[in-house]
Amino acid sequence: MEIKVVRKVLSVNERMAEQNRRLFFEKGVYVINIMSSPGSGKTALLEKTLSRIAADIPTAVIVGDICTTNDADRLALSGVPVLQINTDAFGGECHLAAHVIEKAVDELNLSGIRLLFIENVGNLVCPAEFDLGEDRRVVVMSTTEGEDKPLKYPLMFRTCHAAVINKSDLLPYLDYDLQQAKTNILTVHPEMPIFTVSAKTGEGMEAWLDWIKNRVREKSSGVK
Ligand SMILES: Nc1nc2c(ncn2[C@@H]2O[C@H](COP(=O)(O)OP(=O)(O)O)[C@@H](O)[C@H]2O)c(=O)[nH]1
Ligand SMILES: [Mg+2]
Repeated sequence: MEIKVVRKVLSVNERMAEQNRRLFFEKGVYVINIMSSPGSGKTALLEKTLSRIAADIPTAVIVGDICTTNDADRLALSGVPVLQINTDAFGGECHLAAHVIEKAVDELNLSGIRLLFIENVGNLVCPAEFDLGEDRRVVVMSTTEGEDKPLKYPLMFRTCHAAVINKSDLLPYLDYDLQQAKTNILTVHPEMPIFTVSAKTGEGMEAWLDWIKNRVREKSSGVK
């Protein structure tokens, strides 16, 4: 019985996600859903990314948390339109769902916007199960979390199109084995692009920014 209920929720979500995808396509907006455990640096990565990309590509952000507007306040300093969703109002859910994004898009003026980042609720489990209608999913893991997370949370790493290993500036102080972390990611998802960055110092950001720019360009020119 429980399985049936879960399946029903997911199929409703899939329908809503398809509607979102159509809407984003019609508006010409490229959507990247960023997921990770709490604290790995999604907001910091977005702050750095927006400061480097928003002048060239009109960008907006939807950010999900259970409570507070802390992340929206941080991201709004970049000057791009930011909308905070508190899932507290939706039962305190540990992930964003397609119907929540649909409401957010209603409130956020997407006209002229080419790139929309969605910062998901910090969690390596549930967000992986909910398609939001995005073009690409990115998982951020940080050097302070240990190398084994791809093996422990394989669905997240399997369903993402790229992985960012953040906090590279801390590598000299940790026992973190960067090569092992990459091997673990590729074991779960062979050939997934991996970007090693420091959102704090900006190290490694170039390749990450190029990947985003190329994806947006491909969409504008109709390449999938
Ligand atoms: N040293 C270091 N700290 C970072 C880096 N990125 C984020 N942080 C810190 O990690 C904490 C969590 O970052 P935040 O962006 O809020 O993570 P989120 O919960 O995934 O959005 C904050 O104290 C950040 O300053 C990084 O590249 N290096
Ligand atoms: Mg955050």
